[in-house]
Amino acid sequence: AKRAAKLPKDPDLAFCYGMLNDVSRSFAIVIQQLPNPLRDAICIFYLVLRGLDTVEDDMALDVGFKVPELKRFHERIYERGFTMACGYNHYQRLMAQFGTVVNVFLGLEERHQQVIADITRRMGYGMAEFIEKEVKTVADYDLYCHYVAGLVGIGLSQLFAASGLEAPSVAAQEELANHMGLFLQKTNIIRDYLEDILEEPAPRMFWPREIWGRYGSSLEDFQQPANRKQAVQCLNHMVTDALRHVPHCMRYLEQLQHVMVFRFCAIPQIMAAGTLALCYNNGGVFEGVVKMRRGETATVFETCSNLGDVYGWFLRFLEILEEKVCSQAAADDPTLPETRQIVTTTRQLC
Ligand code: PS7
Ligand code: MN
Ligand code: MN
Ligand code: MN
Ligand code: MN
Ligand code: MN
Repeated sequence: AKRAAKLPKDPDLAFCYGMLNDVSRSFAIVIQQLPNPLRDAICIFYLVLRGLDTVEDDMALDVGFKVPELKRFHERIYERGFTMACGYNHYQRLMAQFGTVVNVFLGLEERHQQVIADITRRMGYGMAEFIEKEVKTVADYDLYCHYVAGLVGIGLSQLFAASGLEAPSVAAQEELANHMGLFLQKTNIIRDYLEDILEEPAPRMFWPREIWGRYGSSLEDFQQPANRKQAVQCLNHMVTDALRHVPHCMRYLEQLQHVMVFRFCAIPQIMAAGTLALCYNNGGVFEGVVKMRRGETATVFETCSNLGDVYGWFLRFLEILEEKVCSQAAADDPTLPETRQIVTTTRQLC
């Protein structure tokens, strides 16, 4: 009853919010707390990119079909009635009903449409670039994450500034917005190691060879219990790499003025920091899904309305990291000094 009462009167818009709830409960909550017209624009932005990602992720699609579809997805969002048979479960339903997303997209203000279409075009070309290209270096890894998440941060910042809720300088500082996306995406890539490598009919691999190559001769071998020590050292290196973005994310959050925009941006960052603290030195990443506890997630949503709250959460997770770093001080983890350094300097910013 609570949810029905919140559904918009327009059936197309109601479908979009229902879909958003089905594919991402946590984004749905923070998006619904935003004021309009920002709320509807970001809801559609999310669903459009989720649609694009469904094309990228469907490993059953032929590459010769997928690459041009990724590149023209930014045009599809102007085609009334567009649908595509791909993906699974909720994502399959999203793609089958994509015409409804198109209808709502075409009803948005033109400046919002332009931001969404521009980011969709750049992301689609970036995804296409990496369909047949391996993520070899850390520079490749940063570039892939820029395409699939940094661009989202850049587009969102443009929407915030256009709404007048945030200063134009928020949109102008694209580098900081990029870091916001990279921190979330790298956390997703670290946590999804097993899900991605077990993908059927072909594995997905985003961990850069420049990092994992120091710990083994194939990324797939990290699943084997016999390789657990090397795998965990590699994992710790990946977490350390992700932590470099945190100081920049704090600088991004420090500029925000509107409390609901702040929550929308800060909650995913806190959850990512909590997930990284949980993943660090945790062999469970190679066995299944590592996730923050439900109760803790609920507390994040309740306690995140200003910078003080964010600093509090970061301090808590850095503490957990620090304990793990110290407890294995004897271990010959090659990135240990760097991890320690990053934890110490980041803590001083809180
Ligand atoms: C707030 C300045 C438009 C709200 C939010 C759908 C999640 C899905 O989930 O491994 O394992 O399948 O395939 C910066 C969100 C970055 C992006 C990227 C924060 C759109 C989003 C489509 C910027 C989110 C990071 C693919 C691409 O990875 O995922 C601020 C809104 C944000 C969507 C995410 C995800 C990429 C992704 P999964 P994958
Ligand atoms: Mn995906
Ligand atoms: Mn993807
Ligand atoms: Mn993933
Ligand atoms: Mn996933
Ligand atoms: Mn996936």
